[in-house]
Amino acid sequence: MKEEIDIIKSNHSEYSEESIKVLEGLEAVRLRPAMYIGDIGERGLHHLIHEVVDNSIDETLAGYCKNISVTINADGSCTVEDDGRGIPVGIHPEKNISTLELVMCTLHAGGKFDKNSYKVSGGLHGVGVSCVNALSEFMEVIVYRDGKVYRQTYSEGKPTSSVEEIGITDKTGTKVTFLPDAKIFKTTKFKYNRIADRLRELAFLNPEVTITIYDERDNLKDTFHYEGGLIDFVRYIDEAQTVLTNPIFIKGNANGNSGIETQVEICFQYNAGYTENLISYVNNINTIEGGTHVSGFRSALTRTLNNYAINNKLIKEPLIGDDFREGLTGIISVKLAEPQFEGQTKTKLGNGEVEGIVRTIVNEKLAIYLDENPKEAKKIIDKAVLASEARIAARKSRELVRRKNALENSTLPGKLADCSSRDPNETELFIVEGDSAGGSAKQGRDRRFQAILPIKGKILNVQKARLTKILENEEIKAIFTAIGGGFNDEFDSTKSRYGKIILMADADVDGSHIRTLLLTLFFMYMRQLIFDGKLFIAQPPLYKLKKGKKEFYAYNDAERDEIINRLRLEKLPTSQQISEPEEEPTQTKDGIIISRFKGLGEMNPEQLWETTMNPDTRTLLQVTIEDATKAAIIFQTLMGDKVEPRREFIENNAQFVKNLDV
Ligand code: 0RA
Repeated sequence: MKEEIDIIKSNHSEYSEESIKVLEGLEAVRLRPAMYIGDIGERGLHHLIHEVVDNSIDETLAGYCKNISVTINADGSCTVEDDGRGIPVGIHPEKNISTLELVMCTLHAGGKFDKNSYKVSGGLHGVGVSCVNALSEFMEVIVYRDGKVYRQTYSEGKPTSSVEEIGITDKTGTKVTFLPDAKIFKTTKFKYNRIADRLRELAFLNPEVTITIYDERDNLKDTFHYEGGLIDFVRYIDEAQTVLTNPIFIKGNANGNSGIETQVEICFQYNAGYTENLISYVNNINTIEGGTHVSGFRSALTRTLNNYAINNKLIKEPLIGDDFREGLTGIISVKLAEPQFEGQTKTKLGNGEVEGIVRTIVNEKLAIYLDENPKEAKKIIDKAVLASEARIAARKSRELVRRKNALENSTLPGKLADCSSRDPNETELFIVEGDSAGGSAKQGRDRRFQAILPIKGKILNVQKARLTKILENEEIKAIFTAIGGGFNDEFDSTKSRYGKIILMADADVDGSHIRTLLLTLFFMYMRQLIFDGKLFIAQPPLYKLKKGKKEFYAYNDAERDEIINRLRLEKLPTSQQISEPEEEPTQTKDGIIISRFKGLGEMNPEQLWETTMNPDTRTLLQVTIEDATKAAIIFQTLMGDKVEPRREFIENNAQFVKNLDV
């Protein structure tokens, strides 16, 4: 097998270590899992699936894999099957074991075989499928290759069988089944939507592949295949928007520094809104912080549109970049061999040469498009001219400047109940939905270090409003002044008056909506707070259980049932309270009273303190930049100006919307 010999040669130095060190490698993954997969919560858990799927997508990028299926099995394990080349199984001459075993049981052996291709798995968290193996109680790999079927099983990263030939086949591919180790993860329950979102994204980015997901637990399934690729992706994002132009698709390639071609694909269109929604990827990894590919696109867009507009006498003076970005929805996807990721979250493309590559391709192809589609071109320029007029009007009005200053320097908002401490290392700001919950929070808090800002109902959708409007909005002004870190580009997270900003809203669909609005505000205007890990979501309980004098709180259905079972065993004296059968609270046969908290407002100050605010007993969810990006995308769909797709979206994704409590 020639290919395998190449593989071994190119990785000679990788495998020259003693095999005992290799074994230590996977031990290290089990000792410090968070170092390899980010965390051991829900995110880390799902990372396992993404890691395996990324390996299959690498086969797609190499031109070999057309179908990937992901199954969440009834027993809680996950199976990922692809029709790629199959992991090589032949004996590795140096190690004298099967290459399959080497890939599965050696740290970093998986991602570095085939240098002549783009790799997702080598990217951001590309830790290799061996890490998934290390963190799995059980793993099975079946390889279809060279007309034969091979199988090997593992536990905690160690082989529990040899590589066995178990049959013949005419297909090729790899089928990996793994059961995450409950000793490692805080939760081992996979969430359908979380997986489906990433698979849909991968299908948009790789039109040649068909990805199916099937959840045996509750019989959910989806198939993702988008012939239109990025064009379909842009349409999907703007589904609820009034779209003004056709999608413009640009594709090209150039020689990258590594000698391997750099591929560029971009699609964008304009909608009637005011915000820019530009999502970028490098080798299928979302580059949240942008980078050279994004700056290359932006400068080419401004330059080419200005050139066209001036040459065709649509404008006299060039417009600025911002004017061409209002209402722009776009996807940039580049694929290159050796991406360098920089920035706070390592999601910013650093390769300098990519900027010029993207700029050249966009300059050339966009100019051709505009010449061939004058009607479309005029729509874009008209929109940008309107944006520039608004911008100039706004700049002229000293009003805006005054408001902005007022926002930064003004006295604290009246309804803020501030804390006495001024030390951001301990201070917390609770932004609370509704005046009644705000009242409870004010009474229940520890006023030394906890401040409360009640906000009324749904705040302004900052994605759909112009800056002037945003700066006029009372609720938003109150949030900015209370935090005191400034605004937008000048926002300085280190100046925040509070070390933690905690969003507190009801655990229902409305609450989730308000949370989405707030997340969008922070994402768009105080992003640094999120990067610095200062934004949190409070977790109020869903149920209160009472037996005799004892009270318990449950944060989900499983916890509720667990407490009921525990109380039954304890055989405490029965409470005297009588329940009405139709109304809550309900009472079980053995006298456990269960009441459901419908909203924060239902809790009295003591309950709110005890369950949700007391740092010793509460749970907070830290908002990550991915959560906020997702919120911004969901929001585009949810809050678009067309009503019908929004209603449909909410109906189809009611579950998803609730799950937004990240
Ligand atoms: C090592 C080398 C090659 C492919 C793979 C691993 C591979 C890994 C996974 C994980 C899931 N599906 C996969 N498919 C392939 C290159 C194979 C060759 O050169 O023939």
